[in-house]
Amino acid sequence: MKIAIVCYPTFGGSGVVATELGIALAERGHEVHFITYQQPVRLALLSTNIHYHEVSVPEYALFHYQPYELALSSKLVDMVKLYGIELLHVHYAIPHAYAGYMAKQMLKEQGIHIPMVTTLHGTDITLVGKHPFYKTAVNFSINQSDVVTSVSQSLKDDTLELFDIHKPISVIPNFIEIDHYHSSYTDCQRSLMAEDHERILTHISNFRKVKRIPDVISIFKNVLDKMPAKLLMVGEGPERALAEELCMKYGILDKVLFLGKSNEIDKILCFSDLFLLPSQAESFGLAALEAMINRTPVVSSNAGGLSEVNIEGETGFLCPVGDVHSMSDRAIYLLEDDKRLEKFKEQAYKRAVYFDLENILPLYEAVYRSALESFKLEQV
Ligand code: GMT
Repeated sequence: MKIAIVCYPTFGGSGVVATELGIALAERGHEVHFITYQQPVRLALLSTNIHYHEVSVPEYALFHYQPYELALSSKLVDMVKLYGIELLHVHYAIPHAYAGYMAKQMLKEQGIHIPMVTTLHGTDITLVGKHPFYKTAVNFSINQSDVVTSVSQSLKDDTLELFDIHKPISVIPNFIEIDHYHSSYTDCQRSLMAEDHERILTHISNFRKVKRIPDVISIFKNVLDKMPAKLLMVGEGPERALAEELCMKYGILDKVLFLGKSNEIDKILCFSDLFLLPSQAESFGLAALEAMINRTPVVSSNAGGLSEVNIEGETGFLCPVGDVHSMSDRAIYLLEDDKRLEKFKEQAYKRAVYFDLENILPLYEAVYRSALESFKLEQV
């Protein structure tokens, strides 16, 4: 199949999922065209089956806001015609489903019919998408998609509750590629980060408010009161300065390492003892899954789809959003006993295996096939 993938190219989970999916599809012989404003961060190597087309939005004095959707939909039309692309797969509804719909309409005028699969990822529904300024257009473009998928049952439920959707929504969870983890790292550089007797706690995100960064710092402070430990903060975003201020205020700045954006999160997770994810909202929690496949148990909030990934008392613990006290207790309980920690590490790994790409990729391929088939029937 010739598939166009539209996504955010940044460090966020939706971009990671879209990129890894595209790479895997290309490895299986599909021709994949990434169409976005910058080369996706995880798209390191371009192969013969992978193409990347950049969407540029030139500055113009009259524009207060640059019309990205317009440029994206034009690019989609041009690339579909040039490469004979058969299907559009847009990740994150805003504004991709809207731009995809416009592209479809323009192509239709020219006698080219192409189905669009929209994957809902999280805040495109639960935070931004439901905002009254966007809701009408988001609702419309989801309904105009030929197939809609969501990354968890929880996100599907939220979508049906918040919007007026008259399309079936298929749940296709996030995935990891187990093959990448078979050879455990021989260059595990734990000693660069912590003393042997210190536990390592890790948080990875784009440091937005929804991640509740102050809770991460407070939980770590409570752990530190009970045992020697280090906190690795991976990522960049608006709440970073606040996190640093809090560490300063609590006098723990020397125990917290801010590592910035990293393409080597597996190297960091392979020596982490616990992953913290106290998010306000989390449709799935790809970062938690990436921790688990690296044998790192998770203490998280119970927001959104986290309970579909992190299993209470097995792969970690889930507490109500904002309940720093319980999350700290759970973290200490896990970290204070070597045997217990080891057991949770193994269980976290076993659970993560369920989300192997081998199991998930065929679900996307089936969705593509059904989109193409039902679309062809509609055109008859
Ligand atoms: O929706 C977002 O906040 C952005 C998005 C991203 O690009 O990081 O994250 C969402 O999509 C991920 C991949 O499907 C999920 O694993 C994350 O849980 C989800 N984030 C939220 O729901 C906050």
